[in-house]
Amino acid sequence: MGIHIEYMPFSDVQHQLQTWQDRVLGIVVFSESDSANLNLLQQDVPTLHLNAPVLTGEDIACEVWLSDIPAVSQNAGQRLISGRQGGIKYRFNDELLFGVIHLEESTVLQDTSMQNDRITPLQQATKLAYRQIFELIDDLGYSHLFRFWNYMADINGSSHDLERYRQFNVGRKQALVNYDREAGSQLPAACALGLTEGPLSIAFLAGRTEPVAIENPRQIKAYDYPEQYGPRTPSFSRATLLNIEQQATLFISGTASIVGHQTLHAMDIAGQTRETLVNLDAVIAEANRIMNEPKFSLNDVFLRVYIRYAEDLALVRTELQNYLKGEIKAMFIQADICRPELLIEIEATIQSVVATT
Ligand code: 3EB
Repeated sequence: MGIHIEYMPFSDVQHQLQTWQDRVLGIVVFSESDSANLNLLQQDVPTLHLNAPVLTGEDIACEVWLSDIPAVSQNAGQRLISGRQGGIKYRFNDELLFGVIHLEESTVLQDTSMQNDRITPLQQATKLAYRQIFELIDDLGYSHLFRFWNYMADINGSSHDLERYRQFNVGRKQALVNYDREAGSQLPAACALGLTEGPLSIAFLAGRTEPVAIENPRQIKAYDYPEQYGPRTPSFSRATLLNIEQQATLFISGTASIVGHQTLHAMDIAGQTRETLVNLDAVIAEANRIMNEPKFSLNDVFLRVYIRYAEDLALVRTELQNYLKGEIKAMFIQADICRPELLIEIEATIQSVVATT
C-alpha cells in the first residue's frame, strides 16, 4: 500500500475532498492570507497551514497526500484512522502515518516542565514537538521516520546569541538523543524553512517499514558539518528511500547550493539554482546506484522550490528550463533559507513506476 501525491489549487481540493474522503492522509497548504475557507477542509484531516506567498499566481497552493488503496479493498478494515495526541493531528493507513503539529513558541514557555533559563523558546518548542512525535509513533507502531518538513518564523534572526535555525538544530538534536534516534547513518530526510511569522510548524511521514538513508557524494553529511554552522549539527539525511510492495519512493530533503559543507555562488541566484539541480541529480544517482536500477529521474518529478526573493522567480524558471528540458512541474514558494547567503532550496518526492512481475 503506497502513497500518491497531488498538487492543486485550493478550489480543486475542496471539490475533490468528497471523493477523496477515505484516501487523504494529509494536506499541506501554502497561503499568504489567513483564509477563512481553509476551515472548510475536513477537521480530521491533518493539515499543515503555512503562511507563505505562492509565487505563481494562485492564492493558495496545496499538496495532498493520498493513500493508494485500490478501490476494491475499501472496506471498513482498510479505512484510514485519524486521531489527535498532544498537539499532533495524524492519520494513518496500514503502512504510513502522516502527522502535523503547530506549536506557538510563546505557549511552550507556559509549560513549566519545559522551563529552563538556558534554553530558548524555539529550542524548547522544537524539543517538545519532536518529543511528542517520537512518543506518538512509538505508541502506534509506526516507528520509522521517512520525512520531516520544518517551518519556523524568522529563521535567520537571532536571540540568546544564537541564530534561530541553530536553536532549532540544538532542540532537534536533544530530542533525537533523548529518544535514541540520533544515529547519523539513519536519519530521516528533512527540510527547514523560514516564514515571516507563525508558529513552529512541522509535518512528518512515518511508517512500519525501515527506509534506507541516502547521502549525496558531493556533500558531506549534514550530521558531520563543522562547528562554524552552529553548536549542534543538523540531523537529517539527504534522502530516504522506501521500498514497499514493488513501489519505491525517494523522499529528497531540501537541497541547496552546498558542495562539501560550503555554500557556493553566494548571492548568485542563477549559479545557486544550477548547483542545486546538480546536487539533486547526484542524490538521485546515488539512490539509483543503491537500488541497482535507474528507478528515479529528475526529469519526471514535481519540485517544491523555495525562493528567498520573489523577484528571482524568472531567473530560477529559466535555469530550471535549461537544465530539465521539457515541461517543468513545480510549486514556487517564497521562504527564507537556513543560511543567510542561500537564495534557493529545492525538494522533491519521486515515485518509481510500479514493477510488473
Ligand atoms: C543544507 O543542505 C541546507 O535542517 O532539516 C536542507 C535540508 C537544509 C534540511 C534541516 C536544512 C535541513 O544544509 C539546509
